[in-house]
Amino acid sequence: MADQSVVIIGLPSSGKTTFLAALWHLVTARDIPTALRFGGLGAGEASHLNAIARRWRDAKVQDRTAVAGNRLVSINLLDQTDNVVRATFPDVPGEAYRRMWEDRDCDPEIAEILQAGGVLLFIHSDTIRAPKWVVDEVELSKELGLDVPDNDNAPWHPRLAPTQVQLIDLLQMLRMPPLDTGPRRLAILLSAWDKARGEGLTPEMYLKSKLPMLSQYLERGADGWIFQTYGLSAQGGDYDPVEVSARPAAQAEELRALDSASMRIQLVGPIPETHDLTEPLRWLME
Ligand SMILES: Nc1nc2c(ncn2[C@@H]2O[C@H](COP(=O)(O)OP(=O)(O)OP(=O)(O)O)[C@@H](O)[C@H]2O)c(=O)[nH]1
Ligand SMILES: [Mg+2]
Repeated sequence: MADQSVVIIGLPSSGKTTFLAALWHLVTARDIPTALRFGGLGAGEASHLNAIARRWRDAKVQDRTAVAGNRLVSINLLDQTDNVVRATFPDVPGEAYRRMWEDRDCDPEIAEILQAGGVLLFIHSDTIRAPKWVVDEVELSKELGLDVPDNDNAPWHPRLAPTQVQLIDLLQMLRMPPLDTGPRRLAILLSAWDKARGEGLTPEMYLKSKLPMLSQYLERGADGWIFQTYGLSAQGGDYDPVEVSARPAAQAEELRALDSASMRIQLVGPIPETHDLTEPLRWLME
């Protein structure tokens, strides 16, 4: 059996757990054809996967992944020719990756996970922090009649850095000792694509226009990443918020009404649009 690992990385709230939930539903429900099929559970417990998949089916937003719980699960997946590949997916909270950028530190357990084969990088397409110019911000504030005190210095914090700066640093760390394992495949998943697709751009164009430095870093090939960009809506729209007191999402009701829950999934990119979110995994394991 080919033992292949895939590591899922992404800043906090980038869509990692939602992807795992939708994937687990898709391969166990088998209600639509998929490039990779479920061939049994390798290691770990299915209880976490079952719990997140249940929330996903109920159209409820996932809880933030707890820092204490790195749930490592191996799923055996079969390709078209019945070759078995064992994919190990950790559900790691985004804080672990944020910590790598902010403190240049990571737990040995996470470091081990990060030395897996292919990389799935999640970027929430609707919460990208773009670079900002102080002069533009001040001008805008003045136009809006807001108070702009002179000589008011805001201390800088790494968390304020644009999304693309944080992600490039993360990718560079994966190509440096002690995490480097040679050139790797990288699937970039622009999550919550339902929020972005109205702009009429392909995922590749979206990456170029919203995260130009990241796109240039990858295209330049300095770190040898072999990459592909996908737009993924693992929910198909907004789900009901975690807080019980909050108003339910209008889209969630429509999504629950679909005959088959797997039809909520929308994946666009180098392949024709599909509900099959095993496609980037198939490409990573090729
Ligand atoms: N509209 C929309 N929202 C999505 C989609 N996928 C994820 N989200 C939202 O994005 C937010 C983050 O999703 P999670 O899957 O919890 O993200 P995560 O990366 O696991 O977050 P941490 O565990 O905190 O690191 C949640 O509010 C999700 O509902 C989608 O396809 N469409
Ligand atoms: Mg999570």
